[in-house]
Amino acid sequence: MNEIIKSIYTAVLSGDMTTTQEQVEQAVGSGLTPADILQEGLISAMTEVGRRFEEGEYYVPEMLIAARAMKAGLTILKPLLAASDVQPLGKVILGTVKGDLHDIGKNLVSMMLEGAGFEIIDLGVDVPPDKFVEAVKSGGIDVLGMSALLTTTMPLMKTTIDALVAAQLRDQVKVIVGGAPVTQSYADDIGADGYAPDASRAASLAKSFVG
Ligand code: B1M
Repeated sequence: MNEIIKSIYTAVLSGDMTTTQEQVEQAVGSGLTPADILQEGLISAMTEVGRRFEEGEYYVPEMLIAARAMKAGLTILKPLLAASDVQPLGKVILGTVKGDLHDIGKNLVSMMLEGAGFEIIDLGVDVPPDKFVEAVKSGGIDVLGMSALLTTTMPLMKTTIDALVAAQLRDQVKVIVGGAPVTQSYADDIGADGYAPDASRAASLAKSFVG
């Protein structure tokens, strides 16, 4: 691995935002392509963060600061990636369902997906079904992700899936769900395409849908 890429990788793993940014700038200056810096530096570091989280070596705070460092590096790369026409892995709509204001987990899912190479449209919290439907209607969406932290708001996931069916859009997107009270069997019952227990597995699941 190239030395600068290696230092980006290490800086993200240790959640060092300043070094990540400095090293990404240096990598750009040294002539490395934005696509390589993204893939081999930022994305591979976030993949390793996900692995460590799944193995119980990292906890939520480590994952959060690593994701923040990744985002800092991405801020520098984003305009360059746009200019060099590097395509994202896919487009994901994310939101916490109507009536629910919890967004810490959803934001973590967003960061892990971004770290995996997806473009994210984050609709925020308290998102009504018709807002999800409108976003899917805009086209080009691969995955719709819903988060719920309250047992009282979980049913809104099904209402949203029903609204997608009614709008004849259900076949156009894969629907993934998650949040502390959500389970695989609940996801199956409401007709979601997938469930992930945490942010890292949400990213792996989304990747599996876009090949
Ligand atoms: Co609230 N709250 N809260 N709360 N809150 C819970 C969820 C609760 C379990 C606490 C409790 O009573 N023990 C309880 C729910 C009980 C239930 O429904 N069975 C509860 C309650 C009752 C409430 C209020 C009703 C309290 C009140 O006002 N009386 C109220 C509701 C407000 C509303 O939403 N309308 C409320 C409010 C709040 C705060 C605003 C104070 C704050 C939220 C701040 C914020 O999010 N910006 C808050 C918090 C912080 C919590 C707890 C303490 C922590 C939640 C959290 O952020 N966890 C929570 C208790 C707990 O969980 N220990 C609690 C950390 C986060 C990283 O984990 O969100 O689970 P989590 O996300 C994980 C996975 O679930 C998964 O990946 C994430 C990372 O690995 N995941 C997905 C999440 N979304 C995913 C989507 C995916 C895939 C995976 O695909 C798309």
